[in-house]
Amino acid sequence: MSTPKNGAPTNDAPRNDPPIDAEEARLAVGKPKKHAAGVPAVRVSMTMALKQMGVRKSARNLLSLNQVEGFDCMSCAWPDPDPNHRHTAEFCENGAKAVAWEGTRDRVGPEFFREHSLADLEQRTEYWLEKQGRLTHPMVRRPGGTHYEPIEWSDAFALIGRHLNGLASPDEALFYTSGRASNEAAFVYQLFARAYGTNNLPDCSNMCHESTGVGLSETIGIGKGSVSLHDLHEADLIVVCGQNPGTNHPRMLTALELAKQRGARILAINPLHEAGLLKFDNPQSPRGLVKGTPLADTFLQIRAGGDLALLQAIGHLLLVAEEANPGTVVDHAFIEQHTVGFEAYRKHADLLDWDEVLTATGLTRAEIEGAAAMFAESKRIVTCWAMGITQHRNAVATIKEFVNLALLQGMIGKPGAGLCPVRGHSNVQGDRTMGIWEQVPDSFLDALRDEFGFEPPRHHGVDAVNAVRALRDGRARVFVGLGGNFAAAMSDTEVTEAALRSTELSVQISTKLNRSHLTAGETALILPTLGRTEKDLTGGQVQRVTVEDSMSAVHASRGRSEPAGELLRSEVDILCGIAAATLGGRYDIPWRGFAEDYDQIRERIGRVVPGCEGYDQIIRERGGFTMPHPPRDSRTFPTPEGKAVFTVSPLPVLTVPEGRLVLQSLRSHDQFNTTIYGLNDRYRGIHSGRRVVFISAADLAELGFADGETVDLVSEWSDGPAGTTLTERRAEAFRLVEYNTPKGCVAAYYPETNPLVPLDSTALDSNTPTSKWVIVRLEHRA
Ligand SMILES: Nc1nc2c(c(=O)[nH]1)N[C@H]1C(S)=C(S)[C@@H](COP(=O)(O)OP(=O)(O)OC[C@H]3O[C@@H](n4cnc5c(=O)[nH]c(N)nc54)[C@H](O)[C@@H]3O)O[C@H]1N2
Ligand SMILES: Nc1nc2c(c(=O)[nH]1)N[C@H]1C(S)=C(S)[C@@H](COP(=O)(O)OP(=O)(O)OC[C@H]3O[C@@H](n4cnc5c(=O)[nH]c(N)nc54)[C@H](O)[C@@H]3O)O[C@H]1N2
Ligand SMILES: [Mo]
Repeated sequence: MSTPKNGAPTNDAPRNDPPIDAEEARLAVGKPKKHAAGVPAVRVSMTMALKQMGVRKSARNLLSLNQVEGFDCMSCAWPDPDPNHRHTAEFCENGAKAVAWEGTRDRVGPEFFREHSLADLEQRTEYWLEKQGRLTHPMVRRPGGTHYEPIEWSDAFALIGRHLNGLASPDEALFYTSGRASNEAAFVYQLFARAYGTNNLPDCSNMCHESTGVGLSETIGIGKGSVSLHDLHEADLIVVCGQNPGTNHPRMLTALELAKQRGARILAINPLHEAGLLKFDNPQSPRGLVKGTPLADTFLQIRAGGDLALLQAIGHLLLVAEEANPGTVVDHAFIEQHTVGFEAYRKHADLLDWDEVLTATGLTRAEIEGAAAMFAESKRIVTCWAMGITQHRNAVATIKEFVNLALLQGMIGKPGAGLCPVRGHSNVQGDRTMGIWEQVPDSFLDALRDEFGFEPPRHHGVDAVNAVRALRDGRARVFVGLGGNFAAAMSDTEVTEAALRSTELSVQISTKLNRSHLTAGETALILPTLGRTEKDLTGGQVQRVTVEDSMSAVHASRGRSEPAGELLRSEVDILCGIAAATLGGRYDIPWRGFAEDYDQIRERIGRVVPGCEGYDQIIRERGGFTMPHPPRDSRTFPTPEGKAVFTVSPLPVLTVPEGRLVLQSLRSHDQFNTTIYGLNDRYRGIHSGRRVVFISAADLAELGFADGETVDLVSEWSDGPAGTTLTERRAEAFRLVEYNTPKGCVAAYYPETNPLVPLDSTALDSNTPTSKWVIVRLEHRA
């Protein structure tokens, strides 16, 4: 392959080759690592920080990261330890990368946009686009324009207002949110959307933990996890299922290590032997520097999508064990007092078909019995999961099965036990709490109405998948993105990009340049905003924002760095500007007042959002608090039945046609979602490249491909019973890497693989794209 320059494709490359970066032409494959974190992690994060931010800014930023008077790390939603248990450096390698990435000295301003047309930028990779630096000026692409050009803030707001007020219905507008937005920004945004007249508030949750929200709400009455960090420390069994903490939640490893020191066992369930699950070197404990701690006591290398079967089998075995030794395994008092549906669950568990379980999981019966014994022997179990569960066809059913097991042994609402969905974006949970939800309950809308004196729309809005359908089918015409990168993050890239391009107006409120700025609507705006690390002086005073972590702890966050440019505005300020320009004085909502003093927003949050009574005062006086969680706090289950619900899910056998493979799309160690920090994935042995497919030796041999060969991936999707239309999608030029993954299951990075995920391939009940279950075939390249 020829060497491209600066990420622009070379002229002599074959026509179908995707753009790659110069560094990428040097793709090298080494041995995967068993350890995560450790000394190299510290070195990597410091090198990156110094390169991007310089010495002084690195020190200032990294030392206030996750500190009481500092800012909340924007990399993931893992909670912080109690203030008196924090380290001076309370961050991980990937948190440091996120801070450095935002704190870069590089800038993307009017000159950059004069130099680069949209057509030029379209040829660049995600990596190249974001690497150019921070956005500094509001920019507009006018109808027919080849370039973005500067625009005044007031003109940008007026333009948005004109378009929104010109739509035939408010439902023709879509208001997307990524999970970094603060609670204050989120609250103002949903208030604006609803005052304007729509519940079209799709968000990144729809592609992420939506399955968790649905599964937990139906069974325990609240869509959030039931543990605190303390519970993890106190557990005697921690299950880590469908999650790669070494890369995506590195600070979780510290909690796992502490739990282990106190005697906990860890059961890891994953198709891949992810580095952090095996061994962990804690860079912050001197002992860890010397010697790796073996982390998982038992590792189950499950086939993709096999978890539902595994969990049903474990439930079955727990009931068998209870029968053999009554009163030792099952918590009858808990079941009696707090649950409904146990009899139906028991009957269903009785009928377990072992052949199906062994086929679906690819595990041996002995392995499953060993795992069940770990459950049976434990008194305090915490179950953790993430995208390896939520992005599957049967995600919701699988999550309900986690709940069944927890109910069986009474593992909710007692110390050291509970359900622990590990969230992604640092404030994705808070955004939901604040009403960023296309299906927010009526009680929330009633509270909005009572507080602000307008009647919010009652019909549900669209989620992420339905937002694309609405655009594709001409039912929506304006797209506003509060952060994120919808074009690259969503499934079915070609359809999603075309949908975004079909808008009459697209607006992106962003810190960095990305694909979504290039899938511009007829008119397109880029509105540059402050990041979490930066001093927010809106209204002439230092403003704080608040966020909620994965364990429902809410706290304040305040940036300290000088903003990346004089024209940058805070998210709250921008949203209030849009709202005022669109709604004028239509309602008695003090948009200006909100922007000038975020306490005024917090006062309203306190009166509207359940569990946030006295919000402004608590934040001012104590800096934070933990949101109420009735199952955790008092074993109260706010379901219609008033009890926790055992559920029965059929065990569908998902079959893969002959010669086809199941592809899961996952994250490398050098990325944050669509933000690519670098081209290495050192734990998996990949250097200078991203277009790789991890595949078992058995599949290579059986399908007649060679390790190191470059192939095309073709996904096959049929939307009905056999014989109905089969559609194909293609992603080109991936190098095969022989890897320890179950036969039939391959893995490759996201977002490069998103062109393969069909829009209609979604999880049952949550409508989340099945990013971890895509049926593909490999094709040799001519
Ligand atoms: N550094 C960094 N941190 C991040 C992010 C990032 O991109 N970079 N993203 C953030 C976000 S938004 C999120 S949602 C989280 C994501 O955190 P993760 O869920 O850890 O992210 P993925 O890389 O998608 O990894 C999915 C894991 O599930 C496994 N898996 C896949 N299919 C199955 C299955 O069928 N069964 C089981 N048991 N396991 C399976 C995969 O092998 C992989 O280990 O991380 C957050 N934190
Ligand atoms: N195939 C596949 N697809 C997936 C997934 C997968 O595992 N596989 N994972 C899914 C998941 S879990 C998620 S959460 C989504 C993520 O989807 P998104 O949240 O939409 O995407 P991100 O890549 O996190 O967004 C990055 C952009 O956010 C902007 N940004 C960064 N910081 C800020 C800020 O402080 N304010 C504002 N306003 N903008 C900011 C920058 O411009 C940056 O380019 O992707 C989903 N898509
Ligand atoms: Mo996510």
